[in-house]
Amino acid sequence: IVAVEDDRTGTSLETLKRAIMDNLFYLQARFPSVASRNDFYMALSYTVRDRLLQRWISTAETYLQQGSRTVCYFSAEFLLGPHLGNNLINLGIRQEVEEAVNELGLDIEELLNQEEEPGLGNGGLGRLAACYLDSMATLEIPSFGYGIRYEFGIFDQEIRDGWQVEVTDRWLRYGNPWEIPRPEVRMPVKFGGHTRSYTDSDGHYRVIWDAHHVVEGVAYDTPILGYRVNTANTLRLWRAEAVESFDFQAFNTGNYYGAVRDKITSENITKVLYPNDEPLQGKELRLSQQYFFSSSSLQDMIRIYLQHNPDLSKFHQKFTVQLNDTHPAISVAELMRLLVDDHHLDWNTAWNVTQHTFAYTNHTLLPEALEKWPIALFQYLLPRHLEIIFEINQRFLDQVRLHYPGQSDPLARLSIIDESGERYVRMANLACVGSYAINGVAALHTELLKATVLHDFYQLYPERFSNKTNGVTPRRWVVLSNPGLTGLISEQIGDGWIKDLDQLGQLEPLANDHHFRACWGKTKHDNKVALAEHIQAKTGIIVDPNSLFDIQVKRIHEYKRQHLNVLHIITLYQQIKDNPHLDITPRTFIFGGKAAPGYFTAKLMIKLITAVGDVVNRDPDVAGRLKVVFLPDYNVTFGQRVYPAADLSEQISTAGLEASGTGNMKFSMNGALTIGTLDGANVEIREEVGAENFFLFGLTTPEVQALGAKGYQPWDYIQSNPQLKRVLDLIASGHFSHGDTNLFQPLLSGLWNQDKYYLMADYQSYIDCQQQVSQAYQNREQWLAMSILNTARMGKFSSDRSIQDYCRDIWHVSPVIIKLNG
Ligand code: 26V
Repeated sequence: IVAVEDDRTGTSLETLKRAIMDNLFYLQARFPSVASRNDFYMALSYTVRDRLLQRWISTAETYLQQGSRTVCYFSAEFLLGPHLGNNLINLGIRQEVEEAVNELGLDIEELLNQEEEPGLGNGGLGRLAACYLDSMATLEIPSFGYGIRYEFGIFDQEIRDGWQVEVTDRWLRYGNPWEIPRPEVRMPVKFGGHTRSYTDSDGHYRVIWDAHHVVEGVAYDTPILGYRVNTANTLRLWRAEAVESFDFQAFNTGNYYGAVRDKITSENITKVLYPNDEPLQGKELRLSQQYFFSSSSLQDMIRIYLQHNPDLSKFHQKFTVQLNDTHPAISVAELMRLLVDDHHLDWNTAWNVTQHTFAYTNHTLLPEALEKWPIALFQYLLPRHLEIIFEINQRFLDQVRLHYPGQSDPLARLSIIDESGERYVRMANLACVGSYAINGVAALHTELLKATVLHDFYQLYPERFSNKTNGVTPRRWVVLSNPGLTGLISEQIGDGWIKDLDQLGQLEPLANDHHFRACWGKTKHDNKVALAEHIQAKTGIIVDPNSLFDIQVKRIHEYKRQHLNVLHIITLYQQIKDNPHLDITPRTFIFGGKAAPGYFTAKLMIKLITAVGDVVNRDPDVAGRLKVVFLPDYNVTFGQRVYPAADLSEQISTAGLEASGTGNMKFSMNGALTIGTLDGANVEIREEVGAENFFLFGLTTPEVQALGAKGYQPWDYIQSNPQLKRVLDLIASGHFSHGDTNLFQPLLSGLWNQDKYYLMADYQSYIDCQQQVSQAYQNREQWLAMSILNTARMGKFSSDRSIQDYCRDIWHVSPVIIKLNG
């Protein structure tokens, strides 16, 4: 008997080649001589997908049979990044596929570059959800991701004349081989209308919600494979579809146009991702999105539950739901509605289920980012939920009164309804009342939550609070992004670190090894050369791979202080202009990040960066020693190029404002040193890598608070610091704006007058610290040792550790091992 490998599962060279050509022919309907690079990308992706499906089916079957306790991660955003490379690594067939592709006369890198990344998120919050899916699958935790299948993800960014221009992200244009549509899995979601009540024949009080209209949620599934395990979990994203009956009604009355218009309105719900950092206040479509995916997901879970279990009063034993910020917090009211109105549980039983189902993660302390919805909008869009929220609130406030007899202030602050002016529903309060666990995303952040925004809830329910410091997946952020470093590390300590990142600690002694340092330095240099080539191709700017690569990539926001970085660049530039022969450490400043389309100041910050670059990069006095690059369209794909090539990671937010940060972790894992404030997870990164391997500057959170309390006067700092004043004056003079003295005035007057984010107070400390960085970089051996120690001590920041913490302290779920069948 000759054993023949299955074309859909086999991984030998011949089988892979045959499978790719088969898929090219039968799925893309192309033969090689006319096939485009994208045809080949699709054929390869289907080949890889086939090998995922086998695991995915086995996983689904096993979960069904075992009925294991399951985590559902509810998130309005999943910023996954490209699938192909990651799946090759997690399957362990990267090498084989590369060979197969080569033998077919193709280049694997070219094919990988064909993939349009699914940009279904804004930044940190959505990317964290993606890292957590990877870790949950790798740790073999039964779990689902639930979210929204936006037709248009985060906008593409172009830079024209130095300004950001937004372009629609048409990521589905050429099809998406990684999703499986499930047109038979569809959930009705109601909107608007009125409620009425009656008493049924058994004497039960019942409420009926007569909606204005119904939209259907249709499921699209993406398999999420763990690293070298058989577990392939499901990310289920919902697309809004108009229901058909709707059409017919209008058609019969001759209003064809009206029918089509209503169809479009329904389907608008999942058209586009809102770019955050914009006041969402009162945006009806945004609330519709939140409710739409919450309701679809909960209905789906109840459907699955009822297949094996008739008794919904134990729902919380089978499922737990993690609310990724307050975007899905309406789920608390929706689960109550489903249990009470649709499934006829009594209120107390339903509340017991609800309250034991949800857990809530807070991701920001910025007051302007806390979601609240005007009562009138709620009444109009979700009339039944408003009633339920009032009922939850009344019962909750009755409890609170027992705690605070005769006191009205705590009640007013804890109430789910904000009644201080126009009335609002406060989503964070709803999430806290409806959850059995509440967490922040870094130690400092959790402490600040307990002391400030959620202080009253902490007083009431201290046992619900815990910290879960964020983490990132080393599979995508080291193995996939940085194959050179991965090879070097595994040569020394084996490859166990990929699933157990604490093993990187074994690298510590090698920090003193001269030969190892040289190899470490060479990998970094190779990565910098590759990034330099990319920069030249994208921007035309030539940068020197021997210069210090100083990188800040993240959303553009005043609190993240990209403009403080610019003030440093201008300071160095001034010093060169004063003394062109000055001996300075050559640096390449690299920026990337998107500004919210309606955030004028953030867009002006981009213009400032590009404008300073235009002058500095060309000034003959600078003689190429400083280069400033703004790379357009920062996204996951570009992140994968940039972290491995960084020498210095800029984490310079005002202390107390960055909840955690996760880019900070990706940089350090790849051997960059950090210049940063004591903010978010920087605090813990510094604890781990050691103060001597971290460039610390700036005010601490209590110092910022004290300065604010005593009345902060930025001009005190400006007047007493001639260097700082000269930098601001140079911008004001029009030196970077072709003589235009008005262009940057809004930014400058912000700094002179309010300086809400304390740039002036932190300026000198930042400049001095950067001077230390420059000196340290001159001592190459020392720098390499520090770089190695950064990587060696990053074990804590694997998202595997974060997920294990959630599993142990909050979810109480354990791994289920998947065996491959058939
Ligand atoms: C939203 C808004 C909306 C209104 C205007 C200002 C503003 C600013 C920020 C946000 C985003 C809030 C949620 C978020 O994305 N938080 C991020 O979550 C990451 C994962 O936990 C964390 O690493 C980042 O520090 C945190 O900013």
